[in-house]
Amino acid sequence: MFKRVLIANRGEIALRVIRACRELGIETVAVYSKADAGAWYLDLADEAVCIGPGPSSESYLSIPRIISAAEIANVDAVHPGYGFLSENSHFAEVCRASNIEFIGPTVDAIERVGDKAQAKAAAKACGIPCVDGSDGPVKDDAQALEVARRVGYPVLIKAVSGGGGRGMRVAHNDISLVSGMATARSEAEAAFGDSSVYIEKYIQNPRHVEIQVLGDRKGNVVHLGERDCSVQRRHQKVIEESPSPAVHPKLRKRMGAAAVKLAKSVGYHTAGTVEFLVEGEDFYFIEVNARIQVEHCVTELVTGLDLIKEQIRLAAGELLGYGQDDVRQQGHAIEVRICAEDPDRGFAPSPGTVTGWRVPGGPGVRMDSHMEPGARIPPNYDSMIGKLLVHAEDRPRAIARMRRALDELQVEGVRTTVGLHRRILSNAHFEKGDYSTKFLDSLLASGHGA
Ligand code: MV4
Repeated sequence: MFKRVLIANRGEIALRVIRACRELGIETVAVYSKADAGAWYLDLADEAVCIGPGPSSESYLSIPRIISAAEIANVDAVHPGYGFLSENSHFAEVCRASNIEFIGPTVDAIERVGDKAQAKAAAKACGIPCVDGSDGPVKDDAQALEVARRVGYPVLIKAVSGGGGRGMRVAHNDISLVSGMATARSEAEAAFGDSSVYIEKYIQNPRHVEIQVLGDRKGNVVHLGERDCSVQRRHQKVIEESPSPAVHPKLRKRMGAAAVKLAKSVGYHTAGTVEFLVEGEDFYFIEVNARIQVEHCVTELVTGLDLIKEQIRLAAGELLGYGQDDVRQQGHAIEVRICAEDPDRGFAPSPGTVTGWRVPGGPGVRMDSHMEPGARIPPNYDSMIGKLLVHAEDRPRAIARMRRALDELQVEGVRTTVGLHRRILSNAHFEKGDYSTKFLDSLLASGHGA
């Protein structure tokens, strides 16, 4: 097992990793930018190192600065968290070349799934259902038009290096396809330095359901069931839950088996997620996330596993030690992302000082947050300031518990998404579990903000 781990991240996920390391008896080295100096969670680490100024490019995204900190602090592994460098194969390569374990997939595995067209080809080769479309990237507009004619409109143009919905365009006819190709390509070039795109039939009302997997170096892989992440706004997840109201045991078994097969075929170990679109009884592979995700805690609550500890243990070369039959999903878990955003200004970031902060508690409530009264939210980073989770016997009780927990939560000094969560949790469609990725946009279009 590792002796000392550097956490190449900030905020709630840095705190989450510090907590896991503590329980494993591993020393922690936190890094922070000048904008995060004085944050209380840094006191929980054995050592805290300033790695640069506020802008991410000069701190949390700077490979040389993080590697220098890791070498000076003499760690044997780096945990990248999510976002920042977590899916950067070059960073993983530099870590390993410096004799520091990268807590995540191998460089090869990151590259194999980071290219979405390549990942789709791997899924297809495993016999996993994929959305009909181009075979790999399209070389020009003529080829794109040919694919659209074959599968029928609407189609979706997707960036091969995509993520977060960037470089994605829906086209309803030949004219919008040609113009969409140009905008998707230039958006993808700007965001990822790679303008290649592929085409898929556009599924109009899917649910976004993902399967959590864990694997070890011997090739043992298990899945931990699904998370339904269909409640999204601008490709940012807002609420996640497990189990999905749309996934029954037979569908779970099929999707789980597909995710395990794919993870094995790409040589995936440690923690990862396989994303699917679900429409009725059908599911389609879309992509693999080669990192621990924000919403991993939902799976922790229903399985009783600590995914960060599992991830660290597996990265250190330990074996899984349990099989698929040992994994159980119990009860129902819901997570809401608390973001410092202004509902009256189109959910624009609302940085500032949190003057008041009161955290809910009691049975089945978990709050993962790096906030405290007086905490500053810098304008440089993501607006998420915490995650509120509940676990209960079933979905109706989990919803009631979340409403109760949201009533206890008090945040003063900045605007937040708490009102939006209340609104979603009291929506009749949400209560019935009847929602797709279109749900939140329609809810917001039907009334005023939150
Ligand atoms: C799709 C899709 C419909 N049809 N692919 C979103 C980000 C990336 N993970 C893949 N995503 C989607 N891929 C096909 N063929 C719908 C989504 C999607 C989505 C699309 C537009 C607006 C919001 C969305 C939310 C979730 C998923």
